[in-house]
Amino acid sequence: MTVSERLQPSPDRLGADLDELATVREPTRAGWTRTVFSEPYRSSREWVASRMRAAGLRVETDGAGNIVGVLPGRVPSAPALVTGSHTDTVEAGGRFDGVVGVLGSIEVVRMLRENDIELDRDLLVVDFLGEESNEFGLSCLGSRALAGELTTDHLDRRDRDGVRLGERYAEFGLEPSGVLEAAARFAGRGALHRYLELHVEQGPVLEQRGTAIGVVTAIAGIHRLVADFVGRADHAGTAPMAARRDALVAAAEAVLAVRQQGCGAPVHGVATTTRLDAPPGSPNVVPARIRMYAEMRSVDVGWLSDAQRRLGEEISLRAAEHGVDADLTWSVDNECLPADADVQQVITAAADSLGVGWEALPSGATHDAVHIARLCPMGMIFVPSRDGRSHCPEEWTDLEDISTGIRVHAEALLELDRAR
Ligand code: HGY
Ligand code: MN
Ligand code: MN
Repeated sequence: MTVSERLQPSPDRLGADLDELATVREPTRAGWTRTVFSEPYRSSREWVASRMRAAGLRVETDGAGNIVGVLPGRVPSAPALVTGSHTDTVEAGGRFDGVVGVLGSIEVVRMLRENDIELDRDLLVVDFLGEESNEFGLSCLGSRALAGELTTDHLDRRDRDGVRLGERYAEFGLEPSGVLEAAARFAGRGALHRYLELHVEQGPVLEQRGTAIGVVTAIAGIHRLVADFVGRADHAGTAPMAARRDALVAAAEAVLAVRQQGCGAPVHGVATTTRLDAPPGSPNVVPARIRMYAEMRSVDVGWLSDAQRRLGEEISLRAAEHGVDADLTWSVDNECLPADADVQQVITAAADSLGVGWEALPSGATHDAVHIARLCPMGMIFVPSRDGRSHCPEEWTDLEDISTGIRVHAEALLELDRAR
């Protein structure tokens, strides 16, 4: 029996893990809510660490707050192989986003050990801290810190309650100075060999085409917008329509402009208004202030830049027509990043060797891989999402599809371990 034939996930064990982790969530919310620094998230991390230990991994929490399970290799001095994902969720999200990459990688470790397969390199299985974007407007906290991209300015950002990100780390039991020093651990390229992440597609392509495996070609860049519309409060019953400076009308036209600019990208591009904040208005006052949150994403750097410029111009023009000031603040969550071509090749060869269908596709979602790519070549494996849904309670991936992804993941990790 070949190694490939011997390396089979245990559906019962994997299913039990998925079901058990799914019990850890905010009890009062629909779907799954384990947001960063929350108590359900603290509990889920403790559970993940216990499953890593039970699988034979040496578990530590690194300076960036990531949970790192180490499977020692034959050659400890060799640059390590890294895998994993995240187990935090969006508000009222799903139970597979990120989880499949963490629990799937723990299952790979069990498969290797059950078959007495020892890698040359240490294998690090990581549950990265806080991958989902949060109130600080910052996704991928743990991988960003490891990559040396988390700064003191980031730690000074404040949430809606005015609490600094650094304070949230401290409340969660993580030393903010350790977060900033975390990058030193793998400083520069060479300390890590390759990074491979298994993840649900969170889109409709694989299911629609009946393909078992997605080989990620690139991860979309994300540009975020906070727009403040400042008009003038007026009596809703007496202010002439032509004389109003209605902040909510300007914001509403901006919402439509976001959608319009997000359509028609030649390769991949999207734009979303994700939140409107208004002070508690009175039912008889023309709204004076509105804050709008939006984001634009694309794997096409040129389109993203042009669409952002067009959107900014259109929002400002429309607001001026209403006598409303529009203050636009853009930030880059992450720039678009291609996956490593050689790692993509390893994934496709692994799928082919198992007789599993695959296709190459971009990722509209961002991932920890975008940041770890600063430390070593990275690749990602997708498995199908039912109805292409994610970031909602309806998120679902069949156990059989996850098992197929784990088999390809294991094969690719074995090949990457051998790669020089
Ligand atoms: O926003 C994203 O793409 C990811 O789910 N954090
Ligand atoms: Mn994710
Ligand atoms: Mn997500």
